[in-house]
Amino acid sequence: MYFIGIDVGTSATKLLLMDEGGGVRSVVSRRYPTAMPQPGWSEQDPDDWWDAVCDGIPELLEGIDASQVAGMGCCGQMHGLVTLDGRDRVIRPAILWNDSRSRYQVGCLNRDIGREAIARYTGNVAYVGFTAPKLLWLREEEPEHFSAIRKIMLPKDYVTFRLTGEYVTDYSDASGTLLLDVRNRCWSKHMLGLCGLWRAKMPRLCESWEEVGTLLPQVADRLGLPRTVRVCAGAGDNASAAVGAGAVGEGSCNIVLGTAGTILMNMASYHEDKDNKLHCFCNAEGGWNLMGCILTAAGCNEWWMGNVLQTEDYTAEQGAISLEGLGQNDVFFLPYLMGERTPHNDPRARGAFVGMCATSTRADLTQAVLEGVAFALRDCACIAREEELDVSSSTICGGGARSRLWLSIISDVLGIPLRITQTEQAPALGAAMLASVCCGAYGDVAGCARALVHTKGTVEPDRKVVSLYNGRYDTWRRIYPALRGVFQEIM
Ligand code: XUL
Repeated sequence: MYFIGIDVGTSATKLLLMDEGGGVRSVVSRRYPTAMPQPGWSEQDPDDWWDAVCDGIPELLEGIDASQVAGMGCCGQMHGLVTLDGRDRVIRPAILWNDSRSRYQVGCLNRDIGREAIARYTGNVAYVGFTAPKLLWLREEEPEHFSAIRKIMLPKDYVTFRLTGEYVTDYSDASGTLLLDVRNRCWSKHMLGLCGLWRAKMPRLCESWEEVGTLLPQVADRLGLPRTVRVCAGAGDNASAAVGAGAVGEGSCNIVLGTAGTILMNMASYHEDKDNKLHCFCNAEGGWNLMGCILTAAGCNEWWMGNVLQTEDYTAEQGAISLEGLGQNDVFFLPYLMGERTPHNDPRARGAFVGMCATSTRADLTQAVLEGVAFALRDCACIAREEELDVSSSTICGGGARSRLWLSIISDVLGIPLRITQTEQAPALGAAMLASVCCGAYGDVAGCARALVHTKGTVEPDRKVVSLYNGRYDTWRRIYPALRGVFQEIM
């Protein structure tokens, strides 16, 4: 039997074919553009996601007996607002997680309704990336589009809808809408009311491994798949990545070093951090997690390499940094190129280099970029530790995890061992695993992960460097408060 995992990402959709033993048989990727029609806006055409799936599946199945495909699951970029009208047509381009147009609406929610009330309804406070503020923006700025809405959904749910004809989402992804009562795993009637919505406009809620339906016959025929393929509800990309990385069960932790960076800590029971500085979401195995999200992680390195250094040679650039020199850089970097989500919740925050002198080198600045991202992850881990969550080791995945140097820096900055996942495509693998649970190959998600996921190595922290980084982190964490006022003026 085979299972297909689909990751509807920000730069591309990744398709992964997994066999029954958890082996990754093939991975296919299809890229698409992001439109930025105004500063701070970020939009995609949902049909590009669907075209990527239709175009990629035949290549994914090359040389495979497609009649053996039993299940499929989608995961993807969280928080994006997809709107459908009464004839199931997409009303306007999807507004993505990294779009900051709803700053004013977030202010209204957190200030006028109040952070405490919003957190009581949802387990979270409002952030510009979340879906509810985008809906408020739409209601105010594009009322004709808002009134045409018959269903809203999230990016991966649109693909599931095209596959099955069902309007469904899962709890992990729904958590990032700010419309879900995360504690009670149901839509919040308070939040729906505030946004001018009602239950019928929302997709049906499912656990990630639950079956949504089978492929629509015409879709199965077009994709060359059996009509019996069962499609599960899937998960938000970070919850799915945790499954694909084998970070399941209470106390497990996973870091994703993608365009955005996340650190996700699983909990068996519901718990919000004291000031709601971290996201409190449902996970993909029936429990919850606390999650820190920094909006630009590997994205900082891409910006530094591409826009500034104008090179693609990551190996040469990082080769100039010696492991012996870690913890001793005078240059600091704030990675807030697109604002900051957790813990500062400041869309106006921006990037900054601090501490250069006449002898600072290109390598010092490159190192500072990698360290700045690691310090931002530590900000989130510190809050979790204050809540007495055990952050004593983690798995790590995502494109940035290809850099051995960056893994050492993160391990030393967090002071924990990092287990490296076998595939970088942990989100898509997680989605395929959820599909295998849906098809009954495993009794539950945790059991599936324990049976199928193996890590390919561990990076251990170096105690000497850890203590050097403890000192540098204490300096780094004072830079953002010192610059906050300047960012408000600039933006
Ligand atoms: C999580 C978040 C990002 C997106 C894009 O809250 O905004 O990780 O899911 O991958």
